Amino acid sequence: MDRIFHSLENFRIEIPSWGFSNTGTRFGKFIQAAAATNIEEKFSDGGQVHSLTGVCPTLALHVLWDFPQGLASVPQISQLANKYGIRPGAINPNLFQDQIYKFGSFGNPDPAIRREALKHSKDSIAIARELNVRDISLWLADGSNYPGTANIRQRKDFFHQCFKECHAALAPDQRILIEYKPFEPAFYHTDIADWGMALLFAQAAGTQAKVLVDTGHHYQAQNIEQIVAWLLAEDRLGGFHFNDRRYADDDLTLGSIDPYQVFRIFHEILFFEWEQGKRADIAFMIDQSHNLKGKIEATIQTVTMAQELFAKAALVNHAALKIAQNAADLVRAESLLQDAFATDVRPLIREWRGAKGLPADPMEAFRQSGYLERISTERAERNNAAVSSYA
Ligand code: RM4
Ligand code: MN
Ligand code: MN
Repeated sequence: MDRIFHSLENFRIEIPSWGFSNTGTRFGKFIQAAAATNIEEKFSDGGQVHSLTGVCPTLALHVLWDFPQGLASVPQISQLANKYGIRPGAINPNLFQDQIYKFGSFGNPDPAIRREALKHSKDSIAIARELNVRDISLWLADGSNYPGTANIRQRKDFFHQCFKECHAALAPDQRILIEYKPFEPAFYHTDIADWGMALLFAQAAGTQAKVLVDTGHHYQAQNIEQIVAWLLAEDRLGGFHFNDRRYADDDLTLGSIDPYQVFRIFHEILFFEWEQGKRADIAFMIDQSHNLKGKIEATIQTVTMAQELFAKAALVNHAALKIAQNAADLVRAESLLQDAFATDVRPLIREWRGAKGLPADPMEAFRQSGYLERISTERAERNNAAVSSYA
């Protein structure tokens, strides 16, 4: 009981601004009347989720989608954060949407385009600094579609240079998080395709560069918790983009397909912290965009599921596990994980919410609140007129 309460006190997860706007697949987009149509509505929706769940005090922001005027949008963002009770979170530069990035950003063979990508990244670092935000997450979509069309080694050098320059622009308390992804949008080679490549770039850039693990960005059957354990051991695990998947980067709700995997990831982190006697400094973030589920409900479902799986992982008896591992007592060791996973932690989480003055059932409270009906009416017209994606 104490253990769970303690773990709940430590658990926070960031939600993405883009999770509240209309998104789709590359085949099309189904419009929701309640989707956020501007940055104020994203803050409003994020603030709703935080006020009901108490676990997501920060909102990840995408430069361009959320900062149409770049640095000049900062005062508006600060004002919205105060108004809606949710602070700005990680800043995500956008190095993939502009037409100039057709053949890459940091890896583009044209030096003028590389400079442009670097300028945008440095502007994003400056935006983060103005907002007192520590983390800048860099996802580079760069890659190529056909063998022989890209100089893979030369592009690697370009990436090294760009990350070094980004690192040099950081304030002492800031970090860049380097995100990898095996494929999509590029289908032959991706410049940062896996955690090893991201790790090499981070190590070469400097101590404030870390790796970001997006749980949807692996090949099938890859052991993500082992990657997590290795990055922890190397002091290079910067954060997560959580989501679930069945096939590739599906952006499905966390825990909807394989909740045990999320539990195992949390377990590796908590076991590390227990052994080290200190907290690991990792940004837990959600990266999901729901095109069928209601966005606010999906976000509530996601963060409460994350909280539940974290609490379950906190139940693992680390001292007993260490003894069982050292004695090669396989069944005992495995059972310690399985028993924790099988424990229903929901009654304790409801108690924790009560102690915090939060609704015992955030989803039900949201449904009763009338918020969804109100925004559906207010935003319907704007949503019918909307054509742009993600923004
Ligand atoms: C990518 C990656 C990035 C996200 C974009 C929209 O697959 O996960 O983190 O910002 O999608
Ligand atoms: Mn991601
Ligand atoms: Mn992704």
